[in-house]
Amino acid sequence: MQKHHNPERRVLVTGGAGFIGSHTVDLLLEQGTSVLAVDNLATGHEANLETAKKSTDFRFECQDVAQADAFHQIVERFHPQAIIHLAALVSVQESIHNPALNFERNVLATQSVIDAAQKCDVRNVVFASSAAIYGDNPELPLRETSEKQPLSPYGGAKLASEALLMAAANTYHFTATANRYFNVYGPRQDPKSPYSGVLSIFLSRFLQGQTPTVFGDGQQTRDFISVQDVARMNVMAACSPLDGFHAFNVCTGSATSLLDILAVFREQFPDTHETVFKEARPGDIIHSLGAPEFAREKLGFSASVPLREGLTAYIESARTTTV
Ligand code: UD2
Repeated sequence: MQKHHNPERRVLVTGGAGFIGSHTVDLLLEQGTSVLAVDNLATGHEANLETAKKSTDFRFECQDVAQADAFHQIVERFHPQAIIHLAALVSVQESIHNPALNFERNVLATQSVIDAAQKCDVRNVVFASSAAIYGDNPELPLRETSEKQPLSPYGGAKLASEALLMAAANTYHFTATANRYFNVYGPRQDPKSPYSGVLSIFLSRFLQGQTPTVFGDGQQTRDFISVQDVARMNVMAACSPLDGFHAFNVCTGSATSLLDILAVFREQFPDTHETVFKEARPGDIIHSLGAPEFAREKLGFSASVPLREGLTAYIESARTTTV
């Protein structure tokens, strides 16, 4: 990546201490941008910002984005040209058990970002949306125009946030981009919960010499995209030349089964015991696949990290950080 030092360019990243946020922060800093990360550290970790903290172009504020007055003051002081809004309640399960908290963190927080952007003349807002807004739509590949059928308060909140951003972009004439992430994987993904990303769970089990569990027959497929590609799309969207609101799938357009994933893991961990197969999770989607063409046509974005390469690098980086 070319580095042009440009501290006049300022980007605020909410959720900057999270999995996707910290990679986005690192990429912006590599490009010579001044970055302010705002995070309440509910699920983010300051350790994710170790590299970022070495840069004089980086600042961090521990703050909840949904607290509109405090967030507004931060935006006013930093005066960024763009806000990349990634702060969220990230667990679908938690959104089902605590829909009020989901509303606060995934809808009110978006409104807080919109209000601050409008008052402080921020001309570009990027939002972390999700393939969860499509629900279990069987018409694959999913296109941006496909029917939206969210199956959880989490998916509903992401869709509601998109609507708020669309209306705000049209009303106040700024650029807003909703990035609908498919299955993101890579370093710093937290494997702690049973509902964490499957690749982070598999990796942590293999590293501990344990057997991975596959729910179902392993033939379910996902559109796995590297966090490096996702960070690049976030940064591209923050410089988007487009006017008004656009929503993009952030995906590769390739489906990979869990069995294929396990084959790659097994090359790296040949001594692990056989995989355990358990009953499929209730409500589990069998196949998910995005159409990547619209992001390529409109923004020139296409995923560049092949899954095998990204997975091998992910395994390698986990080995070197845990040793
Ligand atoms: C993703 C999102 C979820 C929601 C959903 C909407 C992630 C991490 N999850 O769920 O938040 O947006 O899409 O469609 O991005 N599995 C195993 N063994 C394990 C863990 C998982 O076999 O130890 C299976 C799981 O049953 C599923 C597949 O792996 O069939 C992928 O699971 P996931 O939770 O990583 O992602 P997904 O697409 O179900």
